[in-house]
Amino acid sequence: MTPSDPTIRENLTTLQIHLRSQKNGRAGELSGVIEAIALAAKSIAHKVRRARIDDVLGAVGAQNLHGEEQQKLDVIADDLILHCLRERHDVAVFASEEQDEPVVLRPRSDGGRYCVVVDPLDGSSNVDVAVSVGTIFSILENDQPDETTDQAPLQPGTRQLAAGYVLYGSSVVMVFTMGEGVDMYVLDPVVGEFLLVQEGLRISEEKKIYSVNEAYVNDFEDGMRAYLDYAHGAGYGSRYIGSMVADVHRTLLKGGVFIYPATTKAPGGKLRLLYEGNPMAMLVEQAGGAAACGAGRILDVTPTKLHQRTPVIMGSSAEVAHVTRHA
Ligand code: P6P
Repeated sequence: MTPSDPTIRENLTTLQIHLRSQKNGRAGELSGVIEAIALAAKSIAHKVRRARIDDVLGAVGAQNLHGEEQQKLDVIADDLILHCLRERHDVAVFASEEQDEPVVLRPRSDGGRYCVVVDPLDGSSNVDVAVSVGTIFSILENDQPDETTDQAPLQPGTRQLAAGYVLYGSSVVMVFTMGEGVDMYVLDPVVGEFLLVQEGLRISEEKKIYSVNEAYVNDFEDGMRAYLDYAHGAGYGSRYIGSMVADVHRTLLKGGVFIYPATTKAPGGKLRLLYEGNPMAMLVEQAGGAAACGAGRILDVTPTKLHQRTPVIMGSSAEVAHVTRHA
């Protein structure tokens, strides 16, 4: 067989090779942080797969500051990501859904250049029933003087340098952007590397699929109910997994709109701005879609609290427009 024979050509464009091959200067600067997140994700993927075998399913028996049952795997994932980031000498501060306050690793004067904000294992309760879950991450510049490094996460989403997720599903998929388009990688468990499978991922302009938990329809605002009446009469399909990373990943690849709206019980929505809304909004916009919070663009919101919530309407721009026109 000649070397050019396609039957022997392997896809061996690893995450590391791809980051180093890019002209985008930010790729080089952020490669260490992104590779640290990818390393943690490989370990998290292994633990998610073995969760029932290793008896780490279910709740820790404690609640996080939001009063939500903390899952054992939430804590394991959080520890793994923090451990991998501590090894980086350019990470200033780590903020997480699982940490009440940001963890300051080093100030700017000691080389702390980046702020990493994560949802370590979003939708973790789904692991108990083997439904896909994911890690969501957002990378910002540490824009703070040494004495207020812990305030670095409180920046609008437009200031993100990079954002992405790792989906632990039928395959382990890493999708992220550094502001110049969206790239997708799949973990090859034999090689042990994330391999590039798509560059410049684009979301379709429109697709008649909506993704929302209609069990709460009686708590939706009138405009959201009006949108659903429109969708029901216009031949839309409905898909809802109940795991944000899986629902957003399907929306990115197939089109449509993912919605977690404000409700009468949760007027600010359920999902968190800094480590769910903002990173997903950057990805969707970079793929040519739109991401609204009802009152405007998610990325334009200036956060005041680390764990503040936001309504989420994101996906194909024409579909987001249909929702915001009614809501
Ligand atoms: P509900 C999972 O608990 C999560 O945080 C997101 O991953 C998901 O989109 C949402 O909550 C599901 O919430 O109220 O529909 O179960």
